[in-house]
Amino acid sequence: MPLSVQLKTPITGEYTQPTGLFINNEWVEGVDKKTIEVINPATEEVICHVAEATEKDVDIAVAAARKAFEGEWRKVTPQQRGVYMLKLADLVEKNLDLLAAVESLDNGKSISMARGDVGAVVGTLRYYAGWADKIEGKTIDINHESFHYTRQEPIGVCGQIIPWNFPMLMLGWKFGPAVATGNTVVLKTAEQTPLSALVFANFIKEAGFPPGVFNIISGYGKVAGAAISSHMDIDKIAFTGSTVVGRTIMKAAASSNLKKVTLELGGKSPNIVFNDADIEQAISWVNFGIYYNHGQCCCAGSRVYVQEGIYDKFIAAFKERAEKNNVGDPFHEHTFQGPQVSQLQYDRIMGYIEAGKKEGATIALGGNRHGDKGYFIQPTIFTNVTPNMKIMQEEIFGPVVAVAKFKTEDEVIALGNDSNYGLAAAVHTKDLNTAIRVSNELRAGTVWVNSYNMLHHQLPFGGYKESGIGRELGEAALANYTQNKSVSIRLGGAIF
Ligand code: TXE
Repeated sequence: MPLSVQLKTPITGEYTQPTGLFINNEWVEGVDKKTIEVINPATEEVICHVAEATEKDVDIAVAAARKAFEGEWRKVTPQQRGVYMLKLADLVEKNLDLLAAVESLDNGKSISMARGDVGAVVGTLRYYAGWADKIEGKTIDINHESFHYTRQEPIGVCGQIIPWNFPMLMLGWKFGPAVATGNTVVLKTAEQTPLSALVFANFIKEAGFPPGVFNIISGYGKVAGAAISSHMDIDKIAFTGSTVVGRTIMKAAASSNLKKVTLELGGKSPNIVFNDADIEQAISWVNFGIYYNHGQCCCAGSRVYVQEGIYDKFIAAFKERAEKNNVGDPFHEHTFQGPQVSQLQYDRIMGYIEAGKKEGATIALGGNRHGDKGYFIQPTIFTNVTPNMKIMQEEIFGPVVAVAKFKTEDEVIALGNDSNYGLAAAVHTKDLNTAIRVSNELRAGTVWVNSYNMLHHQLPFGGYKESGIGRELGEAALANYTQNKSVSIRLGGAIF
């Protein structure tokens, strides 16, 4: 198979799309010569084929990462790691339009959102570049006869498995802390969206990273993903994806070499609007909370609770707002919502819409396919949703929101926490006391007040309960990629 193809986007014109596996800073075919068909979700047409990694390719990539970890990369100073990362950030910034266009083509997200994602990758890389030479241990004073210090050492070879909803951003979140702390990586992209990471891979080499430090492979979860999770020479695995697969990965880690595990999984996040909220603002944030990235967001505000005093007014105004969301061609500058990522996701979401109808919830808006080509779904609002309905309990991962009414603060705290997930939540109120009280009570890794989806690379992000283990972003993420070593030195004197 060719290791690159010429593709076109309306933003960039013709560009060269790598299609191989990026191992040891080189482009290679898969050992078994298998390929993955890549589909444009806006047109349902085939974009190209990329190499599929199987178990044998994972072995080769892990060997490359191990060699780098124990060889050249180990000798690179922390400051130089930061320098490489800054160079990479510059290259990503310089090629922002290209990466964003590839992202829109492959994932279906609107070009303006894709640009935002790539911009956030630049910020994340620069942030973690700054950490590279600030990973410090401690000296610990115990007695006069000895001297003790700790080192924060890299864990080793890391396996990283990312999903399709934010292909570039998840790559950035995973790359930053792993590389800043001196690890080496084998990263598997999602089979639905391999393209932007392959374009990014060229910049890794151009930035000057030694071979084997960061390897990127395309592959299926059950093949390459499973090989990574159960690999005996991978020291740590970081995963973003479904809770079901998160469990599988943890089991594989446990029954192989007990590799360290961090997981960022699903969510069913409550978005709570009190009577005293600025209603116009609240509606904008509720709309953004659920429909951003077409609802394909682990922290999507998919359960909306509105206090009874403003409920009717809220629903009427929310419908009006959601109807105005521009759904359509991802390459139009004003598009807000593009297609869902795949036929499978489209079918899953339509299945949830049917379940909502069957269980007796009211469709206040949407509920159907948008257009007749591509995996587009109308922004959908369900009202009269009760706590036990599937659409209130399960992650839909599409432009579908479940709305319910509440009376009191205590009641909505209980409703908000009535989920196996605990990724995010939001509170809309003008009363600071209510905001702080409710934020403290909600069992979620992030709580937004009078806003939604305000993620930033300086702020830790991750889940309570079944939404995950560990935190990404911020200083907190460094802990996922370092391990503590205590060194104790006897200062002569006493012999035991
Ligand atoms: O996810 P999977 P899917 C949720 C969301 C969505 C549902 C299903 O609710 O509707 O998951 O999506 C790899 N061993 N999220 O099926 O399968 C896979 O190749 C190792 C939430 O697409 O979890 C891909 O790279 N890896 C989420 C990644 O896991 C395996 C984002 C995610 O795919 C594997 C995506 C295996 N056995 C979906 N099976 C979020 N937290 O943002 C699959 N993979």
